[in-house]
Amino acid sequence: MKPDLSTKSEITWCPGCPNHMILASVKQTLSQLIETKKIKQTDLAITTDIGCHAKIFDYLNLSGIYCLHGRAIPTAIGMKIGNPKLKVLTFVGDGAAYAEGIAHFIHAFKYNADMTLILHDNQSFSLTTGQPTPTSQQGYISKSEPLGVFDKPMNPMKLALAANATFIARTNARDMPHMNEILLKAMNHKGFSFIEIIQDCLIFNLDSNNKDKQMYKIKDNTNKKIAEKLADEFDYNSKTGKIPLGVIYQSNDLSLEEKWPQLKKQLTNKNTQLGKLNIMKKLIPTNNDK
Ligand SMILES: Cc1ncc(C[n+]2csc(CCOP(=O)(O)OP(=O)(O)O)c2C)c(N)n1
Ligand code: SF4
Repeated sequence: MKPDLSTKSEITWCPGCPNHMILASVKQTLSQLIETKKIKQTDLAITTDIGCHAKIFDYLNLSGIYCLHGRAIPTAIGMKIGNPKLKVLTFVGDGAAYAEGIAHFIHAFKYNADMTLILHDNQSFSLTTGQPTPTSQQGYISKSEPLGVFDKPMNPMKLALAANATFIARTNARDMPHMNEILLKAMNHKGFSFIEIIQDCLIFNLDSNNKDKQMYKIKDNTNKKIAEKLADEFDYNSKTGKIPLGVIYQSNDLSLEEKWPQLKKQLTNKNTQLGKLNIMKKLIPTNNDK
């Protein structure tokens, strides 16, 4: 039977916002995994941050937690510790992850919990009317910085590599087949997988939009030196440099669940049935609550 991942909530994103395409891609990919019995809908859980991107929480018929701003990543790691058998996805914005939640972003790579981070990067704090984020380009004029941004944007890909990331990938919100492919690869990765989705915002930071012409697709890469070069190609500033899309780096390392003996036991020992403890049922609202 075709899984129903939709909810009754009214979708309030601006017409044409690429968040609609991200939602469609997530639904397509997860439906395919559920239909082919690779995963059960009830074994999937999500966390979202706060922002335009985070409204996805209301539009996906999945259990989860709508978190405080900047705290979606540690909440998702907490879910994995509570029940390592869950397949957890966490949706964050560039403001959420690179400003308020930056410490969690860095440490998540170090822990390497087996889960997927989906980062909607529109180079703007859009829900709160377009203040600049750490990846906004220099010169970006907004109501909060009318003289324009003076400082250079940070490069989260380089930061992730320095923090021992085991999977980093980049995709384009306007390219659904590519998003689907990358999401599948990320979910198949054992460890913490980070997907950066380059996303236009149609209302704020218009100068950072329409980067398609700069984008090109790469082959999956497992070499760290090459990954560093690829990460350097896009500085979130220039309108002329190349923007590589695809798996920028993937490596094999022990995940959080494999490192901690308590979690390893829960994964391998049928007698420590987490279902019996009902931990997640207490923590996570059911689909009917949406
Ligand atoms: C601790 C805290 N700081 C600030 C806010 C206000 N706030 C809510 S959403 C938001 C912007 C979110 O921007 P981003 O994460 O980039 O997501 P987008 O809206 O662009 O999708 C801000 C600043 C808040 N709710 N909590
Ligand atoms: S403000 Fe921007 S990010 Fe938010 S819904 Fe509208 S187009 Fe999308």
